[in-house]
Amino acid sequence: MVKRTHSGEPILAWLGLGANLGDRAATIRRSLEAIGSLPETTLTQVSSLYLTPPLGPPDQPEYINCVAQIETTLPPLQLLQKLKAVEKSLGRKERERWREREIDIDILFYGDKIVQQESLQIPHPELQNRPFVLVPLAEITPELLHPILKKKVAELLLLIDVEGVVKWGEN
Ligand code: A4P
Ligand code: MG
Repeated sequence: MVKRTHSGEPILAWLGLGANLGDRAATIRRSLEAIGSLPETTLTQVSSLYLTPPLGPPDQPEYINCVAQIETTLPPLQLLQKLKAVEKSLGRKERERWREREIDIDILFYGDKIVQQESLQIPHPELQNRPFVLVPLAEITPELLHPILKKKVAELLLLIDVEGVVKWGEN
């Protein structure tokens, strides 16, 4: 049951987590715990962890990525704010965009809602290009329909190169 403090309808949302500094797997696990403890939010599903080559500047360590499904009544902007607080509590420092990071949590989908604001775009505008998002997402929700591209996650996955993405612990 979702922890509810107001009468908003529970929505399923999908989050992408990535870390490439410090004890990456431990930070991801602690982030998942913190996400599950957010108000009005229940952690409902988590993909495997994947080791993934860095996208962006290549002179940085490999990432560990995963995708989580949550059920929440937090509106999108409040959810973003809470996720940023989780990032901060886990030691994320400010660096240039696309640089290495202790933890990054992106909102991939929020139900089938489309949000186009300067501080928040949902679906995440790059998700269809990113093997480190689509591989874990397809593991837990291959049938999910992208509300703008009108393609399922499993279909989007077939359109990209997933070379180098391997399950963590099996490499
Ligand atoms: N923002 C807008 N839309 C969203 C959304 N749907 N979810 C805004 C989360 N945030 C969203 O994010 C910058 C701003 O984006 C936020 O303040 C929010 O208002 P940030 O996390 O502070 O900065 P960032 O992560 O450096 O930028 P960005 O654009 O999120 O970077 P990306 O696109 O997430 O890329 N390679 C591998 N293998 N694995 C990775 O996880 N991640 C990145 C970061 C690069 N290369 C990677 C990985
Ligand atoms: Mg981010």
